[in-house]
Amino acid sequence: MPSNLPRPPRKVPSPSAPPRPDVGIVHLGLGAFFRAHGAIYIQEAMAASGGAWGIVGVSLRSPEIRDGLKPQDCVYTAVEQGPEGNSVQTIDAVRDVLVAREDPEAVLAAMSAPEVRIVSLTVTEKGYCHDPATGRLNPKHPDIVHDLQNALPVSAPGYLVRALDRRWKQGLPPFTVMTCDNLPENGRLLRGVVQELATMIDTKLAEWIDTECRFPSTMIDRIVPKTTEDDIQDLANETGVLDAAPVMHEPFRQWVVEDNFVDAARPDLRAVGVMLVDNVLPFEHMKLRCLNGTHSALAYLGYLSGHETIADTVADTAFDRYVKKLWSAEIIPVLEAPPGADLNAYADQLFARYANPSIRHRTWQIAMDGSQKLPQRILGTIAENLAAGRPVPGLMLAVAGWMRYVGGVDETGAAIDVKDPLAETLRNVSDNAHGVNKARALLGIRDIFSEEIARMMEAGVVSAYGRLLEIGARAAVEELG
Ligand code: CS2
Repeated sequence: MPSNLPRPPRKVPSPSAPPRPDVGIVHLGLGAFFRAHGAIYIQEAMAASGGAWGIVGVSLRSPEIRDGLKPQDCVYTAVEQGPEGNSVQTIDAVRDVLVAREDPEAVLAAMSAPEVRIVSLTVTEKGYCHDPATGRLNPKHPDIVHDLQNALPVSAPGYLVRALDRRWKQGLPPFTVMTCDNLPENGRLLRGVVQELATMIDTKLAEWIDTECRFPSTMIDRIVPKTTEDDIQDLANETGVLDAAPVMHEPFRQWVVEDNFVDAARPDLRAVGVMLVDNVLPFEHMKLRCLNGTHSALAYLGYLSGHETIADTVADTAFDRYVKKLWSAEIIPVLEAPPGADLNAYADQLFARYANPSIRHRTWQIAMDGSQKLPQRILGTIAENLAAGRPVPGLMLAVAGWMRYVGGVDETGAAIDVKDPLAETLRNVSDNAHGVNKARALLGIRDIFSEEIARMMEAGVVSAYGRLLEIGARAAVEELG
């Protein structure tokens, strides 16, 4: 990293100054996605209509983002990567960054400050400590076991419950809990997880949360690949300013939010293009199934076919045909269009977004945490089609691709670096079976596949897995025509 360049201009008085008085939001999980999506909308909403909605960002584990942002007073660059070139914007909506592992007390203090009205989250699917097959809290999750025994938590649900407890005891209103992760009915799911944990700690607290707290569901969308060292270097060379924590994103963005906030306290999101609606579900289904479902399909089968990014994958004609057919023949037929949406036009726009050559979104990155992603992205679509008697060869191949991927060895015999909270279990299950029986064994993992879905899928997924073994991923994709 070139270190002789100046840092981005300072916007706040000093890096160690306490949070500025205009903080209104604490955000858990200050990754690239939120900094390239929610933080930009919130900055624009404050510019358009005012309001004290500055953000205290929290990294639950790693100090990396804090270490990059604090020396530049939490100001960073958002680089929009369009097919025809880049444009940059300076983002200063983040006022402070805390690292929960280092100072959990500071995080709870920030969350229970009276001026904080919203706690938003992007902690990824696995951060909810739930069982992906049922959407319920997993009480055996080690972080939940810890949080039941300790007042200083480690999990996101633990922070929410302990901070709400403090507010309740201090006579403050609760904050609105706004999840921005790709989970089905994300607000309802998180509400359930928080309620279950609170009930185990104090039933009176759980009752107060139930009546006073709000958990709006949201649909969030923008493609934001992980920032690389090359991105940092390229930006520094272009601008002459060293930003240690920039974010890279595509031009497209969308945010649909259920308008359900404690005391109606929220930034003026409508003024900046956010859709505030009564029912997010049809938008969420459209996005999770059309975008994230095909993203995962392209990630596993693309990776196995030797493609590094999504743009490289859809540039391959076999995958171009494959993904278009997934939309038209398997996903859209069982989807209800949200008000005002045209699903075929939505799919066309998705294809153009995937093909954007400026966005280097690695198949390996999207392949991460598949055990937490498959149910809401792919399994629901499969179940609905099979119940209607329609075959789903493309999605069966996608699940078989995931099975082949989590086996940990690619088609050339090289090791795959599988990142997944269940990676070890998946590998063991796969290693202990042979040939297509690996697919049967993986279908037996009840955290992912309910008994019913496993039974419905068995014939299709075993046959797709067999094709992957016989002819390899690319040929199997091509064969679907
Ligand atoms: C992707 C998403 O990494 C993944 O699993 O499918 O992060 C996707 O890029 C976003 O949901 C787009 O809004």
